[in-house]
Amino acid sequence: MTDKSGYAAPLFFIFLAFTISLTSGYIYENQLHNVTQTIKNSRLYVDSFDATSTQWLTAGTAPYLDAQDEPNNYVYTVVGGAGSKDGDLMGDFGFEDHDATGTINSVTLRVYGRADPSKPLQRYFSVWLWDGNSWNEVMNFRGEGSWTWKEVDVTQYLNTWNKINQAKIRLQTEVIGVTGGGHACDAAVLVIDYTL
Ligand SMILES: [Ca+2]
Ligand SMILES: [Ca+2]
Repeated sequence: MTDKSGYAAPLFFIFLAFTISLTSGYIYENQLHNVTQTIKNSRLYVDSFDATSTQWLTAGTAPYLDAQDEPNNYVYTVVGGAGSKDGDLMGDFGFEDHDATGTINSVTLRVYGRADPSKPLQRYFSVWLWDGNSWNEVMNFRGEGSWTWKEVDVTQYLNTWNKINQAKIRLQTEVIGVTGGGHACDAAVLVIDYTL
């Protein structure tokens, strides 16, 4: 009975060590939890033009769509002239790469362009996206006579970092029963929303 006090100090330190261990474990879990909830947003601008298709005209220097800077660097078609036939293509335009870390939440393609507004249902242009396997028509400029930013959710096509880093777009003249052309495109960017 009288020796019991001799165990008090060691027992206390064992208890203390256990408590510290639990506390630091809790803090570590909290820090981990906070890190996993960091949502980030990256913009990947066009950084290449490989001239696979050159049926549209160009102004300025390649890759033309890397910045919103018309009338300096952009691509365009002329009504009844260059790039005015149905299916005339311009591309391909690649995008900046991104570190392949984090969970992809969404990917949005934004394109800055304008179209001939006179016959939007017959004379317009489409934007096609390469997903690493095939081309997909993801956007149309129809009747936007003034320069306009349009955007579309392309997460279903670019759902891995590999696909995002290989992504490219091309522009295609669309004509139904009339003379085509009269369109222009100045910039394109992929907006990546992801979690680290
Ligand atoms: Ca790339
Ligand atoms: Ca430009």
